[in-house]
Amino acid sequence: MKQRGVTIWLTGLSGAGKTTITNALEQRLREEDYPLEVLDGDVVRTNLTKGLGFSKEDRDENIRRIGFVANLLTRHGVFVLVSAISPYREIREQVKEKIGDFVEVFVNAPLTVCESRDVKGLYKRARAGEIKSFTGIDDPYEPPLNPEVECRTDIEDLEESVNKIWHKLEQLGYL
Ligand code: GGZ
Ligand code: DAT
Repeated sequence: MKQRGVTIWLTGLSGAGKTTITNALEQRLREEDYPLEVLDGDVVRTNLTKGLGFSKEDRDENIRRIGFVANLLTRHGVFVLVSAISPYREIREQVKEKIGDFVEVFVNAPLTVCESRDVKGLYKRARAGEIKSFTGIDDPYEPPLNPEVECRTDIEDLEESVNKIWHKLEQLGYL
């Protein structure tokens, strides 16, 4: 039987753990030879969505374009791992509806935890006013209301987070 594709969409604050979980899940899927592509917001912003900023309009456009590519790949049986803050619920819902084979993962850690991790030093710069419209500081984040998976990265370790996604993919018949 032909491999069924799926988009696994990780949404959450900067520093919540999207990239870390994506990398671990990617490794595990590759070990089992699943066809796979990763669309990371940060990376995509250097090519596909280059020039877009962080206004609501630009973030929504970023998500729309990522969703467009994810949909094409998913239709061809690929496992697409998307890692983007994607702070606005409405555009996430639109992309989900279009793709259909879509697993939304809410990578959830309180702002205080993300800020204390400050993986790239961006929160410090946002607090200092050097970066404007930074998600969680002076820009909104709308959490998913009904995600397929929630990873509480402040209280669970990486393996638990990846396992949760893996089990959901099994449950839904993608693995
Ligand atoms: C949020 C910002 C901002 C602002 C730069 N707000 O932790 P990171 O560094 O690697 O991930 C963030 C990334 C956000 O890009 P996305 O494409 O995921 O955003 S969205 O889905 O909202 O379109 C962060 C960095 O870019 N960054 N400025 N103002 N994150
Ligand atoms: P993001 O891509 O959401 O901006 P990141 O993956 O770059 O975040 O950073 C997340 C940090 O949190 C990283 O230092 C690892 C740590 N962390 C602790 N527990 C975690 C878990 N269960 N899942 C993912 N990351 C975790």
